Amino acid sequence: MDTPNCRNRCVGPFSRASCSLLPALSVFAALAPASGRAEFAINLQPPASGLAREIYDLHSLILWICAAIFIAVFVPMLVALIRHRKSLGHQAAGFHDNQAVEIAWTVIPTLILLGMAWPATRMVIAMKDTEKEDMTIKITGHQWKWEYEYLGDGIRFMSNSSTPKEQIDGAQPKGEHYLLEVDHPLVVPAGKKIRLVTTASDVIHSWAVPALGVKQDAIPGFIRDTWFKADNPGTYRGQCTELCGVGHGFMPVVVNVVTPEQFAAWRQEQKDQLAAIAASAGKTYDMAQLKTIGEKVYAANCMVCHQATGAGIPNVFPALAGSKIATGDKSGHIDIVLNGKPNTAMAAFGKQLSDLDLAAVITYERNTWSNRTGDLVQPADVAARRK
Ligand SMILES: [Cu+2]
Repeated sequence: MDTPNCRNRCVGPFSRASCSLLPALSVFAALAPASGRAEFAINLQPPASGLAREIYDLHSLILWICAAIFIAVFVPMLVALIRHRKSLGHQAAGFHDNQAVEIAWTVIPTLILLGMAWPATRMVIAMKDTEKEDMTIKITGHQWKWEYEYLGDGIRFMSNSSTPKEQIDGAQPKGEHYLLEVDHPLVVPAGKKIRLVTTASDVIHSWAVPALGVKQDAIPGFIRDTWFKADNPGTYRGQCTELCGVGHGFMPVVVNVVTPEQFAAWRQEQKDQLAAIAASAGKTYDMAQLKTIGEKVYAANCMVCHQATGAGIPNVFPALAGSKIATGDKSGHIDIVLNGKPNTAMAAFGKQLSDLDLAAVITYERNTWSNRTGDLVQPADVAARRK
């Protein structure tokens, strides 16, 4: 097989053979020290936590063991094939079994496997050791966004992909962090043990950040846990890694690791925002205010299925423009957004969004596109219909 950049230089049997070695060599080059590794994109991401470093070292160790076995098996085999071939006059030996060889090729692989299983098992146990954590964050996977809840702190928010639709549609060039950027990243302090408990509200998702050495399935009806301790402040990116439906490629994970002081300030800011939302419960808003907030909530939560035009996707996701729900009885509209619709992709947003966000998005849907109901839905209307 030729690599693209040497295809024109591969002439004659020897140069062709050396070309075919290049992909294999590049795998070994990936194991070179970090400075020489930068130009290769086939290796694991540079580790940014103790766990990730151990995973990286284990991966390298196993790869070297596999490479050594490959050489130990295939080199003698090739030498024997070439030196003892029939055309040189060699005859096949007449023996049928050799007990010593059979015992050796059973015992040696068993020892090699045990030797590999020992560090691998230690690693898995270390990944599951969630004791003595500094903080616990509950992660819930939803189609197609992540919900983060800082247990004991009352801080809870949704994290949606923030890649502009124009980039996804190809109308704009793709950005540096295309489909790896979110509106609200997870924020954690560096050097602290963060315990993560994962679950999901609909189908199985998986929360993964390779540089931090974390990948944990989020399963509806179950709680799983894992942990990480980031070495240094920085931004680390990952994705949902369990095929979870049409929006699977649109639920990135972004973790902002900050200093403990920055984290304390961020935590206070979040608490202040929550207090402001709680204070907004009794307030009333006008059409322009509700539609401005509602447009953002719609883009983050509803647009993947119902589309920016409100036209939905025929035979898959219903249109909202001109629909009975978005133009009919106001309370029916509030109920379906709050509680979802069983056995369909329509999720229950009651637990995901605040009363203000729900009131705003429902008002937006009832007064956008061809919908002209003139209805205002206030946070108090939503609160009244929560069960
Ligand atoms: Cu997912």
